[in-house]
Amino acid sequence: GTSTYRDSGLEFATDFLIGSATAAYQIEGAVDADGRGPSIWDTFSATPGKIVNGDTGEIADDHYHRLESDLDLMASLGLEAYRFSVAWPRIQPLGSGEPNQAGLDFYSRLVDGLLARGIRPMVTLYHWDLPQALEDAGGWTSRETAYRFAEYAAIVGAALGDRVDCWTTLNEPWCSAYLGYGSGAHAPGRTDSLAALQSVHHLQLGHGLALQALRQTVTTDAEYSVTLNFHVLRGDDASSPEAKRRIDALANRAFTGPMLRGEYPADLLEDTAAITDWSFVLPGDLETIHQPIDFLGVNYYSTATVRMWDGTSTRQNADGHKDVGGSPWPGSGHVEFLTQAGPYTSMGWNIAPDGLEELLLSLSEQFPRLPLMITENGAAFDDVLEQGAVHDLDRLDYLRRHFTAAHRAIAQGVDLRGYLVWSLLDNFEWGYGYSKRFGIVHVDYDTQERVVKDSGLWLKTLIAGRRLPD
Ligand code: PNW
Repeated sequence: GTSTYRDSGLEFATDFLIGSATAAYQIEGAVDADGRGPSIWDTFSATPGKIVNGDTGEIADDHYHRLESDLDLMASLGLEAYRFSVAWPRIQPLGSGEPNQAGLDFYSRLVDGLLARGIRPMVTLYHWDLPQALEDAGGWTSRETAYRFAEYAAIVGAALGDRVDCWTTLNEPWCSAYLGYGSGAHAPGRTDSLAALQSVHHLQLGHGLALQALRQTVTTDAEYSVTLNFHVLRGDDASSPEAKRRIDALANRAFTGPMLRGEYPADLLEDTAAITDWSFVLPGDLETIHQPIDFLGVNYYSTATVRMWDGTSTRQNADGHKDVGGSPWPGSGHVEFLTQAGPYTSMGWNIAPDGLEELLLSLSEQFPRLPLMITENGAAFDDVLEQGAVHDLDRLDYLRRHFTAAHRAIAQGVDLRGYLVWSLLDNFEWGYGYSKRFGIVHVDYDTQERVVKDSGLWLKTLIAGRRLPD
């Protein structure tokens, strides 16, 4: 039957890092604690109509107050690495100036707690919670925000850089720029194509400046990275190659170009010429952005199937981004995203482990000397908690298939260093609030009780045995 796989027993090398990931706004809660300032996600989630059920991150998993028990939970799963993000508004409540020591102390305790349990801390500096004061001054459309980000990076580097040896600047700048400023589905909810493209650039300038700042303040022999979410594109229509080229330029090469090659793709500039001449890219910016990194973080969930809209039929838009006023595709909003074959997760995303294998192979071909790390992969399903257990065989199966895909890529020579499952805990899933559960640990939002799901137990067995469990 379909539950029989030939993949059990596949082995992962002992230095292949297996762990899990979270982000500050999605789990911490305690939004007013210890001097934290407001972020764009506090503002956005307080705006009626933006988040499913009007949910906010006010309490979330209350992780801020449950640090010790959550650390014990991670240890009980045997996690080798834990990827978390630092909330900028805890460190600089208004986005600039003197650090808030209480905010730094929280992350210092987190890092110490991880190290004491033998779990490698992997710090992401920006997982979308921009201090609101900086948004009020223009947010990522403003060049100044990139300089503020570097100052913040230097503060965190100085505070944690004696113990943390793995640093990521940005998580998914695609989401920050295009969902935050283009489609409006994410904070700050702006719907302006020019603003989105300015943000693409200023986020990357911030990345480059932050890397420089980290290298000056961190004292461990650290690894530096950025995490991107890649769009793996499919389509067999006659117009699909053109649609794929356009979306690949906006989604993927808009970031790998500057960061890994030191240039914006020529076709991206052409496709967006009616919106901007990109004169906000100043001399020297590309050199700043094009810093060496030690590995590339790859977030992967699903694929997209595209073709060019013929302008007559009703345009299909199955890319999972609600059309909330704007398009996340500046200059290419007429590309059609076609409904894909299932099975689907409860996000409506099709399950396509072969897309992960294809992506890893393609990246390693494009950037042969660049190690890769899966910094997020996972799935939302409609879990049922009964008698203190969650038998999430759908998620377990999803993970098993994606670990198998990763293994296949490694067997074909891809330099893949690790795999972090999204997410450790059920949490605030951005525009979907608490209606979508990605955790390998179930969270009861009334009691804050945590229950390890079967997928979490499976991951624990995988880590302990270094092979896919039966
Ligand atoms: C990523 N999209 O977000 C984030 O890094 C996580 O914080 C998030 O919880 C996870 O994936 C699951 O969604 C994304 O619309 C959000 O294409 C939206 C999209 C992609 C990634």
